[in-house]
Amino acid sequence: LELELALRNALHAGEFVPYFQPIVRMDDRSTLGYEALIRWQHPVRGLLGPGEFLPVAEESGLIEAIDWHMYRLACTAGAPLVAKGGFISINISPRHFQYEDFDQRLLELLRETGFAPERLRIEVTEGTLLGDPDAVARILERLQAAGVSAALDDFGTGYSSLSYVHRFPLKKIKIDRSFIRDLGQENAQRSLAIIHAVLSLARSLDMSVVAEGVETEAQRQALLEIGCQRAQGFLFGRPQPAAYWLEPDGKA
Ligand code: G
Ligand code: G
Ligand code: NA
Ligand code: MN
Repeated sequence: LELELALRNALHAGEFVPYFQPIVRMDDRSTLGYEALIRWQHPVRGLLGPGEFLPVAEESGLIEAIDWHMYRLACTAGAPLVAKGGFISINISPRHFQYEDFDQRLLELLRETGFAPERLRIEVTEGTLLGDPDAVARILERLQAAGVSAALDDFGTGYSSLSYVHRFPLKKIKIDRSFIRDLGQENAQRSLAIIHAVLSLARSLDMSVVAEGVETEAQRQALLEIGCQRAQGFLFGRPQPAAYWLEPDGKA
C-alpha cells in the first residue's frame, strides 16, 4: 500500500520517464527502431527499473494511468528519434484490452501528439492473448488497419505455439532473452535449435523475428549464422534517454 501511494505521487510528480533501446539489423548494426522502456526517476533512490514497481502497478491497476502517461512521452520524446524513419515500440499492459475502445484511445493520443501511426509498434505478451482472445484480436486488427503494427513480446516464456499466435495480427515475434543467453556457450545447441525452429516457422507464417538480450559478439555471430537478422540488446545499446541517441555520435 505504501508503494502504491508512492507510485500515485510519482505519476503526478512526473517521475516516470521513457528510456529508449535500439532494435537493430545485426549485419550492418543499423537501427530499425527503439523500444520505449519505463524508468522511475526517484528523487532519493535514483533510477529504478520496472522490476521494482511494475508488479504493484499491475495489481493495483495504476499501470493503466502510468502507461497512458508513458505512451504520451514515448510519442513526444521519441518523435525526433524516428524523424528519418524507423519505429517506436511501446509495451501494453494486458489490462488495456479489457476496454473495447483501447484502439480508439491510442489513435486519439497519436492525433493529439502528431505521431504517425505507421511509426508506432505495440508489444503484447502471450498472457494478453489468452485473456479474451476475440476481443484482443478485434482491437489489434483495428490498430493494424490504422497503421499500428503489433509484436509478441517474450516469446517462448509462455505456453502458446506460433500456430495459436498466428490467429492474431502479429507480424513480429520477439524471442525471449533466456534463449539467447545460452548462445556462444557450451550448452548452446538446445537454444540454437529452438531459435532455428521459431525462425523457420515464423518465416513460413510471414512473421519476422527479433532476438532479445544480445550481449556478446558470439551471440550475434551464432544468430546471423542461422539467419536471424534483427536483435535488441546491450551489445548494440542500452536503454538511454532519447537525447542520448540524438547526440552527434548517437544513431538517430
Ligand atoms: O528494462 P526492462 O527492465 O526495462 O523492462 C522489463 C519489462 O517491463 C519489459 O519486458 C516490459 O515488458 C515492461 N515494461 C517496460 N516499460 C513498460 C511500460 O511502459 N509499460 C508497461 N506496461 N510495461 C513496461
Ligand atoms: O519487454 P521486455 O521485458 O522484453 O524488455 C526488455 C528488458 O530487457 C528491459 O528490461 C531491458 O532493460 C532488458 N534488456 C535489454 N537488453 C538486454 C540485454 O542485452 N541483456 C539483459 N540482461 N537485459 C536486457
Ligand atoms: Na517489451
Ligand atoms: Mn521482451
